Amino acid sequence: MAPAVDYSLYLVTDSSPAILGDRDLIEVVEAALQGGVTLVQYRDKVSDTAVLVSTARRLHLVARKYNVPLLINDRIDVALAVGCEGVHIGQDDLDLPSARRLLGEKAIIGVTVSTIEEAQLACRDGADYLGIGTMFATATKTNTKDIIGTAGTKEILGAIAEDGANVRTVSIGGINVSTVQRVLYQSSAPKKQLDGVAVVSAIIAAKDPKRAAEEIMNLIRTPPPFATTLLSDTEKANDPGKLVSLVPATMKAIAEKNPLSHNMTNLVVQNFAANVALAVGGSPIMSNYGEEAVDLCRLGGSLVINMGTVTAEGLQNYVQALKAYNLEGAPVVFDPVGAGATSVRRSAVKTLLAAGYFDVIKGNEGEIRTVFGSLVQQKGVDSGASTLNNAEKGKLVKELAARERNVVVMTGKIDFLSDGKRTFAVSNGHELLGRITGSGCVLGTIISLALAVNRGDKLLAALSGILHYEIAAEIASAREDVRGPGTFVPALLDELYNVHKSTSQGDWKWLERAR
Ligand code: 3NM
Repeated sequence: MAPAVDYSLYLVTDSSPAILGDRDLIEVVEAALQGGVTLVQYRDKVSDTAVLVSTARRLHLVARKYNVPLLINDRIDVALAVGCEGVHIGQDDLDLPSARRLLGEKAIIGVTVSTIEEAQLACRDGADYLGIGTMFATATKTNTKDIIGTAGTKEILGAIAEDGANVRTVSIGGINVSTVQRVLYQSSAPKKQLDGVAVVSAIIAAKDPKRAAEEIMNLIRTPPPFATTLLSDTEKANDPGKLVSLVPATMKAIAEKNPLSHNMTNLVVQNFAANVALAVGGSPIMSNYGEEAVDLCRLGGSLVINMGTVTAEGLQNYVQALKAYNLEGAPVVFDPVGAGATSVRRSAVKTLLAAGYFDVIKGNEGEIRTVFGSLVQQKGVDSGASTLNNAEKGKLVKELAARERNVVVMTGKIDFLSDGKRTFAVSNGHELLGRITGSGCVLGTIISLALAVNRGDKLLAALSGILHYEIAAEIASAREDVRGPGTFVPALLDELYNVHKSTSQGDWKWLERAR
């Protein structure tokens, strides 16, 4: 049995000039240990054996000073020569049973895995821990097998929990201050969580490795802002009627706080989205320049990333803004417009899901299926023909929301929304919404305003936005002056405003239409 190990912040070294520069590895590792690193792996794929042994000896001395175990990457012989605490082996290294025979029961042995099968085999062979990766693409190691992201990591954790394996786990690849909290939060399977993260460049390449380790450790110990729940799980309404009754409070909060809705949206709907935000009590800004997000994310509002007219430059801007909002802990809505239409958009979805956390993902059936990972061929950005039945739609939004630990909204004749635990269907709305452009996009804007004032229950925020919008559409479409799509648009703006106004004055009779 290996001794108890704290896997929270696992430093993996790299002596290459690109990462270590001309600094001394031992000094850098010591600084990281002062910053709170809990485990160290010496990883050097190029040096001669004599150099490996002498460096490992010096690292072992330093690590012991801080009571932290030292493991050696791949080289069992070096670990034996140094007498350190264990090794880490990759899929192409010596097999685990042989390593165990050579090192004995007390050695800590970890294995790199990127699939469920590799994880299950390593568990059967008695690995002490699994290094699960590659989480995100990283310049530190480019010959990795697969980028599995938080979704793939969660699947592996779920499978080993099913098997009842008592193995510890860390994630590796692209983990740094801007990703660490999300990695820990979104990778967690219901019965198995990561024990920590393994980091190379975020500490070794940092100007101040001690500070970098401290910062990452602080983030590991703090729940991410997007996990904040103002209501406890049991208080959160489980039945639709109760949840609907909480909608007016969210809408009144929008009226009182006049929150910012920062839209990075497509050229087609900028004007419409700004008008809708104003009509429902929000304060809109249309800014597609990522640099501006650094300031805008601090204003108590939220961001909508709508990739309706995505370009390479636009995508970089979205990523920059998403990171800024995530770091600030401000909410973000993702509208993957036309996600399944082209390979560029499918790849943009992947880039964005890897780049940050979205509180709400809202799209039509084809878009949500694409975000889930199904290969869907969409035509335009309209919803197109439906291929899933209602039960399948409900299941899909629930699974995607559980996977991403957020809220997923699938719009359509009936809308489905879920936070992974609670799943509801809403059948409000009107056929005319499908006859005007941007009707889906502006729903994202309304939801962003509700999220800005109620992030404690994201599902309630999404529901509030949907009901406000779709019931206003029903009221507008019934007006005598509405004769088609052209007259519907101004009427919709009026009725969005009227519903907002009456609700903030305490009259929410309109909500009786909710179904
Ligand atoms: N192993 P950074 S990724 C050493 O996927 C290593 O197995 C990986 O470096 C794997 O923290 C990786 O700088 C490098 O992204 C991680």
